[in-house]
Amino acid sequence: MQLASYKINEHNQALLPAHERAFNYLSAEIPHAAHIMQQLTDFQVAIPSWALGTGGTRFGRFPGGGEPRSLEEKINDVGLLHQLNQSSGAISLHIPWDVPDNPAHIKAVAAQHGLRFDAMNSNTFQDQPGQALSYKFGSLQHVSKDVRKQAIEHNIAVIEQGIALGSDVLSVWLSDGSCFPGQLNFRQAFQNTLESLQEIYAALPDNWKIFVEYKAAEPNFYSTTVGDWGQSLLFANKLGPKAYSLVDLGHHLPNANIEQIVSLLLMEGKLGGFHFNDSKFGDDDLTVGSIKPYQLFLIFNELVEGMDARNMTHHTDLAWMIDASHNVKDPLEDLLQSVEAIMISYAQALLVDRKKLYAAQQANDVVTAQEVLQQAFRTDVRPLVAAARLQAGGALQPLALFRSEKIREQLIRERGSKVMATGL
Ligand code: PSV
Ligand code: MN
Repeated sequence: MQLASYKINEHNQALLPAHERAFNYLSAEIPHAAHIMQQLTDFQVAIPSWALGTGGTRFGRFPGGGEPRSLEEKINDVGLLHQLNQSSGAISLHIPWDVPDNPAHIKAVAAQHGLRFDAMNSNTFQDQPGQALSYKFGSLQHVSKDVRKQAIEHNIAVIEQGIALGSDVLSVWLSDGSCFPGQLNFRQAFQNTLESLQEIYAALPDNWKIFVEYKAAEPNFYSTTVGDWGQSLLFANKLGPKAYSLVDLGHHLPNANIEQIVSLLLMEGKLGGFHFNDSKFGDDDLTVGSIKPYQLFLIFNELVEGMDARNMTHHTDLAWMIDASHNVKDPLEDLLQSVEAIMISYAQALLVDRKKLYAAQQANDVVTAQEVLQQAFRTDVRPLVAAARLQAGGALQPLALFRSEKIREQLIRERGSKVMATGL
């Protein structure tokens, strides 16, 4: 389904007077509001194809109904989000959860919604029906050359599928590691993984990148072969200029200073992509900004500062994606909340008075440095984010419109209440 555009107009008209009052008040305080609005409009966050259904844990899953039954319906859902917020203009596929059997058709469906294909994700962390060899003891790190070969071939097949869709990134997350001391020879696991990644790297087209995503734990609990940004950076550096690290916010040990990691990866020119989510204990995959909004702002602060220092274009030079799961919320509502949280943090980071911050740092004026950051963080930028959305043709309040139009109810009528989308 698609929302009739007059519905968005009606919604906006009703909210316009209150919005204009709030926007005029805020923009009077911001010297470069129009420029920030353009940056917000340009900034697009990819939606993962596996986040459109209800998530779960190993203890259970409680689907809410109306989940997409096919890749076309997943694209349709992302199209709906994009219609509402004009900031979700890309979809990222996970193979083999979402194999594009007819790429030309899938590309055309996405184009109808104004969507492009973001990074392609390979999956060598699960065994698939009919698969010859098991990944129980790893994939690219495996002690057996045959298992490694199978995993390498899968990654190359994913690149080929991505080429057909117009993607230009292969994103690799490995669950490889070990559960018990002594199980692995760490150096051998690293070398095997490196050699496997080198074979995959050799199959990348000239304009493609490969992202190496790290994760501290789970499903392996004793060691992870790409366990942190140091290991990821080692792989990226050894692979070559087309290889980058990918930061997933949920993949760090408790209290890790993610903003510092981001800053240094950018300094090295090795930050490629980002998976947004929030967490309390580990890889909880919660709604972005729901637990630690100040941390999210601090990360964006480093992203903006670090990208500007390298003259990077914010919206094109890194791959921005949500990687979340929705155990108790409607997936589409959760995604709308996540995108909104990202836009708010980005807008606040754009507000930081960089000259004043730099001067405070050089003068060891810790108090002023904190004041500068918190001045931006405590500014309610929602009217600015809404104004950018309105200008781009989206809804002033996407979540409210989603509810008042009873979109989930419509999807349940169309797809049924007992359907389950593919994914984790
Ligand atoms: C692993 O936890 C991860 O963050 C990787 O990005 C996967 O591709 C994704 O989640 C889905 O399992
Ligand atoms: Mn991830």
